[in-house]
Amino acid sequence: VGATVLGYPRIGPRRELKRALEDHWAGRTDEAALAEVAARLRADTWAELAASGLDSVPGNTFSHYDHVLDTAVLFDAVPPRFRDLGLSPLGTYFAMARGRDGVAPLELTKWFDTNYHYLVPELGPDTVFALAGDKPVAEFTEALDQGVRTRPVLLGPLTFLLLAKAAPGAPAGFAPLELLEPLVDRYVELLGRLAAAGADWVQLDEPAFVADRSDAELAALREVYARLSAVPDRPRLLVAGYFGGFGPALPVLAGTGVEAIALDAVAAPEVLDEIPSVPALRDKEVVLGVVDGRNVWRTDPGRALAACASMFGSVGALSVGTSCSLLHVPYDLSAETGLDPAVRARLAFAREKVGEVVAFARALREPGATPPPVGSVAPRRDDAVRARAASVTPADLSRAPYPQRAAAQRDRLGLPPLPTTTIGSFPQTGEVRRARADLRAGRLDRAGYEARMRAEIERVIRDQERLGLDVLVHGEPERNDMVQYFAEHLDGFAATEHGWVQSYGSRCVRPPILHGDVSRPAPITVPWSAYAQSLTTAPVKGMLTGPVTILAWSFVRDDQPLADTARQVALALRDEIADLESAGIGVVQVDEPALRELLPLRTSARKSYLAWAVDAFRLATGGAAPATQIHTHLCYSEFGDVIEAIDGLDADVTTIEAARSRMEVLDDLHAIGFRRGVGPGVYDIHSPNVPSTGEVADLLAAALRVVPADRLWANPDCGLKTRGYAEVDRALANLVAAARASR
Ligand code: THG
Ligand code: ZN
Repeated sequence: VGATVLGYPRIGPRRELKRALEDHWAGRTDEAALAEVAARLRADTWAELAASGLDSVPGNTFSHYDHVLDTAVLFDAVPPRFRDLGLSPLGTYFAMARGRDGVAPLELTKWFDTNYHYLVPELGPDTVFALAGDKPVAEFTEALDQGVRTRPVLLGPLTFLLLAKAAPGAPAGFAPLELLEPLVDRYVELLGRLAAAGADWVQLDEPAFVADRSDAELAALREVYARLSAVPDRPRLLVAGYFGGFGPALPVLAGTGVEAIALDAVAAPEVLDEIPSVPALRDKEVVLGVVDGRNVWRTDPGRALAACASMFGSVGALSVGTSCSLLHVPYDLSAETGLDPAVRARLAFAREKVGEVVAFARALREPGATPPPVGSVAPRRDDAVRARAASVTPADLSRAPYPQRAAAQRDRLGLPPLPTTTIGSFPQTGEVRRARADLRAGRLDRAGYEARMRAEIERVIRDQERLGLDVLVHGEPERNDMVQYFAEHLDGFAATEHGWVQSYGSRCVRPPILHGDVSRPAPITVPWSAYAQSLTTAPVKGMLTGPVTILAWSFVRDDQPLADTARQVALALRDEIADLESAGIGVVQVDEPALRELLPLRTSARKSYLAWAVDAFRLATGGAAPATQIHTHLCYSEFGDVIEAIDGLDADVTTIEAARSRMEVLDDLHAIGFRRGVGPGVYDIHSPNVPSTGEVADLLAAALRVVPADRLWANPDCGLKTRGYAEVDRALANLVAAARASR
């Protein structure tokens, strides 16, 4: 019985890579200095994994930014606009990730249903693949020199092409999958080079096959792996599927000559039933992913060992594994000194999960070595919360009919047509961030901190009044991350000190740990919003993060359905809205940017997800009076798949990212008969460009073709937190001018 993990974090236990990257990008260090940090991180990872007792250590898990970008560059899929910059190879690589001198970067998008983002390769009929790089080979040799024979991890050719998009100039109808043959030629070449360097195993990741795939795609899977396994003198092949089950792809893969298949028994426990039904697996090695690579809970050894043991007659050889790469969890629990011991006893981060895999494999080899059971510590239980969640009725999810609400809101708010607003956050100045750091370090007391935040709120309110915006926000200076902030103020969540997880490139998040029943010990946002409202006669919008997004960006408990957890979070938010109303707030925004992210990869599971997700939002907002205007905000994704759910949220106003896509989302909304307020973003805040009044007016005119003026809002695409005041003030002035002109 073997032991392995499918991948490992790479940002560094203390985010060493983040610092090294940002120093390099700012011009403070050269490529050699960055290379030194990168090499040290790789060496430390190999040393740690080799010493841990794993009998196969994954390689090529390091990346300067993203492994999909690595793959594109490896095979020379570099669009001309980056090549033409004439930079060093690493400079070109970073230009693809971040853009440069007016050259737009590759698109960034979510890696399956995770909070990790990859860069979308751009491929066209004229893309010529060549084995231009040698990263997997060089890192293999680097590790071997250190005495560790790694198993290089490669993104599989099919998933690479399925994640890519047609290059801007490609003919209509071009699909990247058309490039499969020449790409597989390059994989053949790469396998040869890895074998020559001494690799005896290679891991090919094909997570695209845990989603629904066409018969043609399944046929392509069969052909590709039949072809790769027919290569003479190659390393043995492990094909990995994670974030779900391979389903119909499993017998297809098992019918090829690959030596091993890794399956995710956490996201897809049904693989335990499927494995015995595929006879071809009796000649294969199966890496059974029983340790959750995406969540932070310790694994129950009894269940994991029983699952592994039940496979013995059905597979040729067994390895214990993680469900997916450990990229999605923090490094090391021992760095966390402030956690409640009762919560801590239930946790395992990447390092501890490696220990679990090793211990389980040992216990299967030597039945005496069974690790002690976990679960002696139960999740925090709050009977009042559970009783309240159990007594929710359909009436709690429904507000008065929209026309009645719209009339009440018109009377109360008296807004002009095309009202202007922003999404919530204003630029976070150095002063604001310093105040938060000073409070944490004890250099500033609570009263001093609150005084600074109030001063900032007043500044932001006066700025918006001067600009002439109609619905104001307090600017959120008191918040770090929109999920972390709420988690810190709710019972049932724990925060980590060093629990960083890469989100994209050098950017990380510290997902809170939702470990028990959730409740709100005291109002969270009410004092800030009420203070802001006391400064102005214009309506101030209260700002909350919705239940689905709070779950999506936290580590969630796995001992009860997500729907039940969502309901508890929704009830806490419902109370917050009631308190905002009592404090005189007439507009409340409940953000759900992650609504699309949690959408199941298989269509068969989508309906039930959307049902509970929509219900959670409606439970949070359903207690609001008709005259209270509920906004929601969505961003980061293609909304076509969830457009009916957006309608189902029943928000009075939906602000949505749209500036980049020239308002395509409006056609979708129009098509389903969306009849409430809409604010398609008319200022792309992901770019430092300041849109002119004319550009904004054009976007508003485009929107007015599908949305009547009494339902259209003018607002930016997203929050302004990451921008600077110089550009934001000018952009908002132009936005207000354009709205006025359009009126
Ligand atoms: N919060 C969380 N998840 C997210 C986002 C978020 N996922 C999607 C999207 N937004 C990802 N975008 C970002 C943007 C910026 C940063 C992280 C994710 C970022 N992080 C700081 C860093 O790495 O320096 C640290 C932030 C902190 O101090 O908490 O800038 O908004 N949860
Ligand atoms: Zn947004």
